[in-house]
Amino acid sequence: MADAAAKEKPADAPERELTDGFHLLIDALKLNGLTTIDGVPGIPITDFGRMAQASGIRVLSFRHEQNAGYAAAIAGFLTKKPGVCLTVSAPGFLNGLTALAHATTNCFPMILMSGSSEREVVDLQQGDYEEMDQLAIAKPLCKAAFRVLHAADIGIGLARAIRAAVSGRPGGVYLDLPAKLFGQVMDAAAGQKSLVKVIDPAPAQIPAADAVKRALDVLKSAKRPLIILGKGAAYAQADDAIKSFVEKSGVPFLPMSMAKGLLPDTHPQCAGAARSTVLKDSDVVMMIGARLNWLLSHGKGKAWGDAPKKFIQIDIEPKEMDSNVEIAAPVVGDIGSAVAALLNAMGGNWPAPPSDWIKTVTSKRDENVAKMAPRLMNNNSPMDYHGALGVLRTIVKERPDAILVNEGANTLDLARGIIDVYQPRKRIDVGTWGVMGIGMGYAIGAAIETGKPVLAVEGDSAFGFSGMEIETICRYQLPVCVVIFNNDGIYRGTDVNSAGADPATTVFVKGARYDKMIEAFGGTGVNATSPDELKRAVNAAIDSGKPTLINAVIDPGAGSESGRIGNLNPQSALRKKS
Ligand SMILES: Cc1ncc(C[n+]2csc(CCOP(=O)(O)OP(=O)(O)O)c2C)c(N)n1
Ligand SMILES: [Mg+2]
Repeated sequence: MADAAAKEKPADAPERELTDGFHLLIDALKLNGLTTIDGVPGIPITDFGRMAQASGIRVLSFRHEQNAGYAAAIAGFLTKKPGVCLTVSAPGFLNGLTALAHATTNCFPMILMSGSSEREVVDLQQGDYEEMDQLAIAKPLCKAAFRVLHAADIGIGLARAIRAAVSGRPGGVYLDLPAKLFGQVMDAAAGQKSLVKVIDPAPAQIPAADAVKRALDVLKSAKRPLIILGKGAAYAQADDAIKSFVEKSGVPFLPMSMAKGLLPDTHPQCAGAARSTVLKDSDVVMMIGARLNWLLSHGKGKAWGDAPKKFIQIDIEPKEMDSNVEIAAPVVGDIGSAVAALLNAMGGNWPAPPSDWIKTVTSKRDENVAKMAPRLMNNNSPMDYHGALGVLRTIVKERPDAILVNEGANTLDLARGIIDVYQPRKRIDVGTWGVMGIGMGYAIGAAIETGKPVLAVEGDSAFGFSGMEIETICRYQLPVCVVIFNNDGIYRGTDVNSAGADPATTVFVKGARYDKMIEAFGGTGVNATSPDELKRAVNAAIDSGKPTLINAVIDPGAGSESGRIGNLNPQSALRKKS
């Protein structure tokens, strides 16, 4: 028999080249320029991670999938390419899902790839290892969800995921990869042919000329115009066109949190410090990549005053129009194309807005800035928010290319107002949901994607959601400086439980030394009790490029309930004594 077989196949005949699901997925990712994966290993994706790393893909191992997911989400925002997160089945998948939903809500392109258990067993609910119908669970929480069952479909599956994530309004995409898929073998040449390089993944969407004209007519008719820049405008990377448009229009602009820096906060047209005035008194409001959601009080009510208003909205998603109030001039298109079309149609002699309006806005802004200035210069110990943020404000001014990550309640709301941003996409934060937990994932994602120093300004509660990732930061030696605004709790560290021995629900261990945590992993820890100490420590950290955690001791009584959004807490008509 052995002889017969040898006769059929000469000893020197070439082996038929084979490939498998592992390699096809790696090749498909690389073919599309997706060269970073954020995840947590385990069955069934451990070997995939190893092989991807060996092939030159940067595979970053996190301590919890949610943080890996946030890193991928912010990578999507910063690069316009989908960030890729990799998780194990069921619990790992669920841990990553919050970040996927967050990416979708914030319009960041991201792909969550998760290993899953065997379909036959899952569908009969026979109790497989980490059994869960992940595709069904992911579907309502993301923009699109796909499952790949055959190795020959990996190329198409990834292509669909990339297109869904980045085209139109970007968002999160789920890609379900059952364990068996990885080991499936097929002919290498056929496998190679099955891969798809996505051509023009986010095609330009050019707005209609009459929509552009209508928008400019409405803007021109304004007596008190306002432009609001949203994070969609920052995402678009149409920085020069947006700057030219705003400057040519002469209209005061208000940047939403993550749009800060598209034009510097110190720009003469910036109305950030006159927010209430411009919302209330404007008569025409043009939104560029900003939505009229809760962050803008839905475009109505007290914050917007009684004066009748007309809204112009530029957005890639037609369904966004009229979501909360009537949009007088909808412009549907991608921000880059739309702003270019507006600039083009403005012509050479666009009239400046009425000077009394500009004067009103400028003097309100200057008045508010002047009022704030002395508070930012205090050197109190323990620090209050203003003293601590005053020094961080100066540091960011001197280092405008550093990326600022920010979360917390008071720590978020006050930092957003106080720290000026000078360059596009340098401030990344809690986004549309006001979610705690983005901190270390964002810091890692931003450091990896940009190579720039990262300054993460974190409430002590906010930090706790992702704090274990300081080990990840130390392991990869990332240039991240974490400053924890330690006021002993959520909003304030002074609450007491009137009914028993347990601490109040909003307070933590008093006088905690978060700086000691990072020392366990070889990072630098500093305890800062005054603005001067804080300044020295942050400057040293950024100069060194070494992982650093600074415990900034904040007066536990300094904050207010829910920061700036205490009004959203439900109140009962019934006044009961607690
Ligand atoms: C995932 C999630 N859980 C809970 C909350 C509710 N929440 C809002 S702010 C906050 C923490 C605020 O405290 P801290 O970060 O210490 O900031 P501070 O106001 O004390 O400066 C919490 C828990 C949230 N926004 N997101
Ligand atoms: Mg706190």
